[in-house]
Amino acid sequence: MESSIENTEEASALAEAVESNKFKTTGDIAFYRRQKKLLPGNSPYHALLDTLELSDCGATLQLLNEENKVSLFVELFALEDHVIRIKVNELKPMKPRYEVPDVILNELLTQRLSIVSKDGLSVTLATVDGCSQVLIIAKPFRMDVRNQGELPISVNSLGFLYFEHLRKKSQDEVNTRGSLLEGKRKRDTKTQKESEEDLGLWKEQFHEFIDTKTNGPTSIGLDFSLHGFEHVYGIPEHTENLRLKTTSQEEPYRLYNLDVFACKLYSRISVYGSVPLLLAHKPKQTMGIFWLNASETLVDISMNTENKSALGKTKKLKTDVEVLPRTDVRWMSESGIIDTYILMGPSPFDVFNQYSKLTGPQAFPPLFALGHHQCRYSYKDENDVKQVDAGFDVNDIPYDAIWLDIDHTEGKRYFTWDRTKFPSPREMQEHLRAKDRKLVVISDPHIKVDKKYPFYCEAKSKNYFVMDKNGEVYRGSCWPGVSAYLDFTNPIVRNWYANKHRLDQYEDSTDILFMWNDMNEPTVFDGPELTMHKQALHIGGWEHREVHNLYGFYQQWATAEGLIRRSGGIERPFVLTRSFFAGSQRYGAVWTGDNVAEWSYLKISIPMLLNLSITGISFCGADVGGFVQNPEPELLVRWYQAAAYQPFFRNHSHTETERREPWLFGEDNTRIIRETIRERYALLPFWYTLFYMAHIKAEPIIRPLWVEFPEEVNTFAVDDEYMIGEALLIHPVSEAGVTEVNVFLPGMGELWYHLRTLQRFDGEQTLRVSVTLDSVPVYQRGGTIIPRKTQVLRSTKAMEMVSYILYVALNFENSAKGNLFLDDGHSFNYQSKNQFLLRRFSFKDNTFSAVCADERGQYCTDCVVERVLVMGAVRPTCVTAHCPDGQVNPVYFTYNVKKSLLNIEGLQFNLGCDWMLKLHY
Ligand code: NBV
Repeated sequence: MESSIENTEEASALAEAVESNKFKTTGDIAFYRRQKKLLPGNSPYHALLDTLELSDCGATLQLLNEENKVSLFVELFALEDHVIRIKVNELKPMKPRYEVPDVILNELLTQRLSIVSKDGLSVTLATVDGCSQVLIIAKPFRMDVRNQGELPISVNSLGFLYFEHLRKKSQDEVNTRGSLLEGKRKRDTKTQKESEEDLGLWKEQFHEFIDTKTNGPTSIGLDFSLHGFEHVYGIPEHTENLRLKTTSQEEPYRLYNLDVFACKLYSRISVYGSVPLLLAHKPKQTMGIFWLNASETLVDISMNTENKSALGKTKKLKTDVEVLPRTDVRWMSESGIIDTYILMGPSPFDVFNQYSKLTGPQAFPPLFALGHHQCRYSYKDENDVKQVDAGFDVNDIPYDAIWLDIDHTEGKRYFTWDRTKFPSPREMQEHLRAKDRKLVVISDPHIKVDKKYPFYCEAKSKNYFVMDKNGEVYRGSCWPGVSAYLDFTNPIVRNWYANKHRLDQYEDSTDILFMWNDMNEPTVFDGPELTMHKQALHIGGWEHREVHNLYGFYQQWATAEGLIRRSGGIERPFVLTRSFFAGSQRYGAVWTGDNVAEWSYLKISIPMLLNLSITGISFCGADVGGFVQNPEPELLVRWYQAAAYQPFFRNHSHTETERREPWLFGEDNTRIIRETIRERYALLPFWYTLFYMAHIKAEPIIRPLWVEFPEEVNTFAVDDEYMIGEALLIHPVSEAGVTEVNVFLPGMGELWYHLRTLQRFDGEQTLRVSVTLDSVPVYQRGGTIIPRKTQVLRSTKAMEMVSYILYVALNFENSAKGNLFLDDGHSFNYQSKNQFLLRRFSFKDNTFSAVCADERGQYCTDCVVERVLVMGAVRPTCVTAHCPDGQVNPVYFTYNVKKSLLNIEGLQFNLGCDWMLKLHY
């Protein structure tokens, strides 16, 4: 353990970092200060319409900055599925500028554009299908993008296009300093007096950290006006409400992945990950702006009900578009190019689909990953692990995986075991396997600098580490002491790292061991803002500045690849990551990091997870109970009740907290937690089907109400309740001592059924619901069918053969529908060998039917549907079952008049068969 850092010491150092302004505010960010010197409505950019060229894949055009005479090159693409891509670079950059690789999975097909009209002032282009039109106005440069005749979005209508061209330092020295600024105008008397250092063109200082900029100023920016929109969402990760706020009086939203321990709530600082996707919604349209840039990014938002923008405060807009309200969004990044995708929707699901076609689908996890996870920083030794494992059985609480944090390694050397505490890890894993459970271990990206650590030596000899600006291995301090950082942006390093997960390379690992990537922002204790210096160098000579937000994305990718590879490509991986970027959904799950055991953190977890979900990251969760500090029992119970209805469900706690296994809080609380976790397991078929739908159709698993009720304005800002798929609505209790909560049931003409009492309610009303500690308001929406298991056992695997019960909730039309996906729960055979079943259940005209929803599916199972429960049914005189072999038999049923509940029992229908139930009157 020689130089490894004491956990407690470092934790308090982290906490202190937050207190002592270790993190920047925007006043500390030079490129922001420079960009903020622009005033709206005066863009110096002028489109040279004569340079317009059309080709099979789109249009190109030059822009001229009339002040510094630098030309930009614009590429415009109309992509399939109503996506417009705008790319802006220098016409002749001195050297290549960074373009984000690897995030866009599929380059979408392009449509030809043709000129509809042109004069000296503007040109209008249209797609072949006539759906989209782009009006390019020459002076000042602006673009209006129309779709189906409507004008939802304008680009650079405020004139904030900003592009610092690459230059030689000497050039600056001879110039007057002011002209270095893009679009310099006489707007601020202070400007003239400001020193070069204030502008941070070539050098910027933050506390003791000096950032020398070899490339000088490289910042870019652009504004978008969203006409008719006043609700915008997304750009995680912030401890913020679902609906984003106007930033004009406050800090902009920052996207710069940082290790912010116990992050302050409602903060604009970005925490561990970022997805530069902003969604806008109004009753008949949802849109997305995807800003593909991995450098530090700031987003200013202004909602306007008058035709003036708070972004620029006073100046009147030069726009002829008067659609109000309007939301202006201004993106500013430190470097790279402008590469932006406008997702035209028009429905929320269209936007999800458009985005997922670009950045890839949610990975389909192994079933165990949907179960309950038990983690702690750190379980002490093998005995501790076995005792905790046994505790779940003694207390009859299901769980699927136990987790080992950094202390399981030998002095924080990942891929090793501390043999004193874990003398026989293989035997420990076999012990877990015998109970149908898994082990998840942590693996951080910092590597201990230690000549006796073969992993380090090999990486060092192969030049696999990030370098510093002097050409030496970049060194920073982290858990193991002095550390080097693997350069995951290098495909060769990823390949090598992936192979380190092979069973024959990772000593004493087995195929029930899965991975957890933490500290991958990356955290550098002695770095600026606790992260890597921006001048550090990656493969290709790219500065860390360019790739910062991608670092965690790449580590998770390599890890997932490693797990796939160790099984010869057969098994689905599970990797949890703390840091992420657009596209991370392809590699596993994300959690929200170091939250606190306070009610307010439980509350904020809901919008945080919703914003992740609608930006592609469906598999997400927050530490149950709050990572830091000790939750009071009531808070813990309420947290379980919320998290059991969230995609990733893990109890985790800090090393300085008291033990948090679910049976340690008294009998009553244990009982409630047990019931809560068991309810999660009973609903697993429903969750698993939702994960499959997220995987193949990009449908978020948990959804803000507005996604399901896109025309109902009163759902647009709701973030204390949400939908799970289209069928369940949950309103977690997130306040202490509450005996009643207001639950909004949306939907004119909808019916809702309380999931426990099965009592029915009309939609479009707010209910005052009484709650006790053991109740949480969950409702099933009329018109849906939810598959459940009839019995709960100790883990997901143990429940494989347990029969099914279908909860049919009728709507006003007396109908309902739902799906069920089934496969072996762990392999890629569903994909490669069609080893799956996708079943469709429906209820219509007094007939329930189960049919195949995807003919390709071939999976054989002995599992059966045993019961069907119909909510909202009229009592039939008789019910007949229609079997696949043509036999018709009456079946046993009971009916509850008070609840209008029809219970059909004793069925034995194989899940793979088509069958029917008819209700006779
Ligand atoms: O590895 C220790 C912890 C981990 O338990 C936690 O989940 C991470 O978010 N890690 C951060 C290191 C810092 C803890 C203070």
